[in-house]
Amino acid sequence: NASKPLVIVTRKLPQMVEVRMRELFDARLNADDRPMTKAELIEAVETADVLVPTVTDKIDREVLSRAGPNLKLIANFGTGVDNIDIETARNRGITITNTPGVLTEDTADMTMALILAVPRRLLEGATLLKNQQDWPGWSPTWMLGHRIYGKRLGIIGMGRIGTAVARRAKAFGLSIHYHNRRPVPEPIEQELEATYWESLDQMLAHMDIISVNCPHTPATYHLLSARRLKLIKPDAYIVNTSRGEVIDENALARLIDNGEIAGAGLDVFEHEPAINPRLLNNRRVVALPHMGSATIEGRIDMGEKVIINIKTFMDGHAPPDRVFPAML
Ligand code: 8YV
Repeated sequence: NASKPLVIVTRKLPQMVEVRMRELFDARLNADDRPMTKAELIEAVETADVLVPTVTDKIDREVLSRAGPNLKLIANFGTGVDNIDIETARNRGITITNTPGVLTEDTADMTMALILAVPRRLLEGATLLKNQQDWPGWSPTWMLGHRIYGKRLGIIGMGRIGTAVARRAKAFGLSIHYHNRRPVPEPIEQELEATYWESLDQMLAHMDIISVNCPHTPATYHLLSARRLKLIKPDAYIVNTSRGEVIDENALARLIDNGEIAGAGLDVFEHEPAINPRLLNNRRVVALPHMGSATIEGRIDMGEKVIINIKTFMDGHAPPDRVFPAML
């Protein structure tokens, strides 16, 4: 149908999302559940009116330089937009949208799961039994982890997800500390009894658990650099459900190996799908394959958000989830 926009989707999406997309758009869906190659991405931007990429599609300057005259909207299936060169897109007059809000609670749940799992050695215990290694039976001094209750949680990035993590953590008896570009509104700070640290360095030195919940932008790349990671107490843990690039992964692996950081719960990595083998092989690390928002409900919600953004844009209105370079 010539009057419908050509919408190219890079990955397989939940069926009900695809059905709706076919109804509304001239949707070219991707049956192959694998990331597009650069050549395929270039072909897509050359022809599409709208591109729907995911975190696995790097829409960089090279790809955008090949964008055809019809491409006016990139409706990202995901909240993080670090897969897209926003500045170049803007200069070419291409609007970017994302899917904020609908994956907040799921990602906060996964963060909380890691906050609990790592200090309490959940995976170590479960793996030991699964591998049918000898369990000598209960002992007072065996498989001891660290208590969560009463400890200090330092959240880096107190946006939607960071705040949702704080609410959960508070219920588990953790005290809430956070570093953000600016303090959150007073009612939220009061509700969470949260302490704002303007200095990330100082916060890191005082926390028992650190949770990374900020987006990956040029300003947050290796925010947890080797120097900053060294400020963390040797009995403290790190959890990351945002983006691997925020942490210097090699430095983290080294520090955990050396016992200078107690352990980590990582859902994201610097060079996905590759993972530093030192992290993977360390029993103090719980590594997950980027599952933070991976719920059936969440993926459908994300798809619906993408559809609303495309539909609103095509109807000539400002899409609800427009991303501006200044937001990053
Ligand atoms: C997705 C995410 O797994 O939205 C994000 O930023 O990291 C996850 O929800 C994926 O990125 C979707 O493209």
